[in-house]
Amino acid sequence: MRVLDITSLKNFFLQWRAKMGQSVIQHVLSRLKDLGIKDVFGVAGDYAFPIEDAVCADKEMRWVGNSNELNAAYSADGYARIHGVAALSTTYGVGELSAINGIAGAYAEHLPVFHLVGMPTSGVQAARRLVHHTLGNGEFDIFYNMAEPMVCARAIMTPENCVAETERLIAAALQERRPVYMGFPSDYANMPVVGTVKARPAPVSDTDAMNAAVASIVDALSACSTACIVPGILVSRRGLADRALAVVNASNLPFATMFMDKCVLDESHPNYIGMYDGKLMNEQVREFVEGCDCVIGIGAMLTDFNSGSFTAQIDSSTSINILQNAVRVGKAFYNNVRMEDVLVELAKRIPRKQVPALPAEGLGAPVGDPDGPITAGYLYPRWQQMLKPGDMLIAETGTASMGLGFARMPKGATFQNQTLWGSIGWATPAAFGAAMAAPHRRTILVTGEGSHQLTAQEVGQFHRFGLKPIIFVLNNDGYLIERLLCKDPEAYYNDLAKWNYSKLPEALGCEGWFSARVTTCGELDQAIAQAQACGTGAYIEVVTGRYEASALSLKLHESVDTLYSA
Ligand SMILES: Cc1ncc(C[n+]2csc(CCOP(=O)(O)OP(=O)(O)O)c2C)c(N)n1
Repeated sequence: MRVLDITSLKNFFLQWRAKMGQSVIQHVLSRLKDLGIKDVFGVAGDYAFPIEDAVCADKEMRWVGNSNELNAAYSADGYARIHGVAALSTTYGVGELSAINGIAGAYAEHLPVFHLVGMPTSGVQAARRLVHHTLGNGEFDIFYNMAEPMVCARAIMTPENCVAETERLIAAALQERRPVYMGFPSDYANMPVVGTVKARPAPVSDTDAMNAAVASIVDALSACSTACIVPGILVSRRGLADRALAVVNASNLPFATMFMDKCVLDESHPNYIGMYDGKLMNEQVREFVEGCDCVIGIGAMLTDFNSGSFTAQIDSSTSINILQNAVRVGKAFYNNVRMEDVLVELAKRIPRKQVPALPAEGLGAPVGDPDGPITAGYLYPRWQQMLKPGDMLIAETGTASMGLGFARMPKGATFQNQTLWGSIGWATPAAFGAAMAAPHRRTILVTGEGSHQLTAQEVGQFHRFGLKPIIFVLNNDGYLIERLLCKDPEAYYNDLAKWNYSKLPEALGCEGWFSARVTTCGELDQAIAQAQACGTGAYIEVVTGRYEASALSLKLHESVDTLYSA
C-alpha cells in the first residue's frame, strides 16, 4: 500500500478543490482558512465588494469591519502576534494607502499579514479609464508598486495565476514572517480559477551545515564556564517558544530578554534573570550578560530600543546568533540552516551547565499615598501587581510601555509593543486584534493619551464584538516622551487637545462599560478593583503630573546622544 506523506495529501486536496470550480477569491480564502485565518479585518469599498461578499458568504469566516484602514492593519498586526497569521482587506488606492503604515509595521516586526486589495476591473485598467480612487492619469500599478518595499511578496491575482501565486505568497509570508500583497481586479475575483498546482514543500536545512553549526555551538559552550541565552522576537514569531525552551531546559542556561523580545519565553521560568537593556537599566543583568564567556542569541536584534540606545556591548567574536536561516558562531557563518531545525538538534546535544544565575527582579511594590497624586513609583508597580497568568498586555510606544517593559510578567502572560516600528496609535487597534484572536484571554491595553488620539475610535469595536478589555489611558497632558527627548520640553508641538477620555466609551457605543478618571493612588486602586470585578469592558483614564515618567524614559532623556548619533 502506498503511504501518502503530508505534502502529497495537501497536493491531492488542492487539486480536488480546484476542480470544484472555486472562484479566484474563494480559492484564496480557502487557503487562508487552511492557515487558520477566520477573521478578515478591513473597510469595505466598491472595488473590494467581491472580497467582502466572499468573506461574508463563507460560514467559517467573519468580516471584521474596522473604523479605518490604518486601524485594520494594526488590528491584523495584533491578531497575527497572537494567532500567528492574519488578513485584512482594503479598497483600491484610498484604502490601501491608509493601511500602508500598518503594513510597514508588520514588515518591520515580522508579522505575516495577507493584504487583500480590491482593484478596478481588468477592462477598466486596460482602457486606462478615468475612474475614482485613481490619480486621474490612467495608471493602475502605482499603488501596487508603492506596496513593494513593505511586503515580502506581491501579486495581482488572475484566474490563470491564482493557484500558483497563492502558494508562492503563502510560502513567502510564512517563511519570512512578513506581509504579502494580493491585488484582485474585481472581475477576475469572481472568475473560476484555472489549473492546479503542487503545494510548496517547506524549505529544509542543509544537513551538513546544520551538523557543523550545532557542533560548533556545542564546542563553544563546552569551552566556556559562563554562558547565557538571549531569545529574540523571531522565536515567538516562528512559533518556536517550545523548542527554545527545550534548549534552555536541556542546557540549564540562564536567559535574559531585551525590550522587543519581552515574554518570548515565560518570565516565570526559574532560569529567567530579567530584562537586559544595555547600560540604561538593570545594571546587574547587564553585568551578568556582558560578563558571560558566551552569549547565545536566538533571532535577537540589536536595535536602538533593544540595546539601551546602543549601550549593550556583546562581543560578536565570542557570541552566537541563531538566525532564521543561518547560524553565526563568533565570526563563522553557517548558511541554509533553519532556526526550527537547529533548536531541535541543539536541545539534544547541548551540554548541561551550572551557571550561577541572578534572581529576576520586577518593579517591586507600589509606593504612594492613597490620597496623593499618582506617581511613577506607584503606577508601574501597581500595574504589575494587577497582572494575572495568561494576560495579554498591549503597551503603546511612549513612557507607559517603557515602564511596563520592566514589570515581571506572570506565567503565560504576554507583552506586546511595536518596539522597532514605533508608530503611535498602534496599540489600541492592535489590542482589539489580539482580543479577537484570543477572546478567552484577558486583554489589557495601556496607552498614552497622545497615542490614543490617533486611533481611539477603535474602542467601539471591542464592545461590538463582545470583548471585555481593561483599557488604561495615561493622561500626562501631552507627549511626555517627546518632551524628554526634544530640545525644549515645553515646545508647543508636544501639547494636545484636552479630551474627556473617560466619556469616550459611552460615545463610542460601549454600553454598560465601567469608566473612570482617577487622579490619586487610592482612586486608581479602587478603579482597578472595579474594572476587574465589573464583568464588562473597562476604561480608566489615569491622570498624572506632566513630567511623571517611567525610569527608562528618564534614562533615554539622559542618553539622547547615543540614541541619535551614529
Ligand atoms: C505615527 C507616529 N507619529 C509620531 C510619532 C512620534 N512620537 C513618538 S512617541 C510620541 C508621543 C506619545 O505620547 P503619549 O501617547 O501621550 O505618551 P507619553 O509619552 O506622553 O506617555 C510621538 C508623537 C510616532 N512615533 N508615530
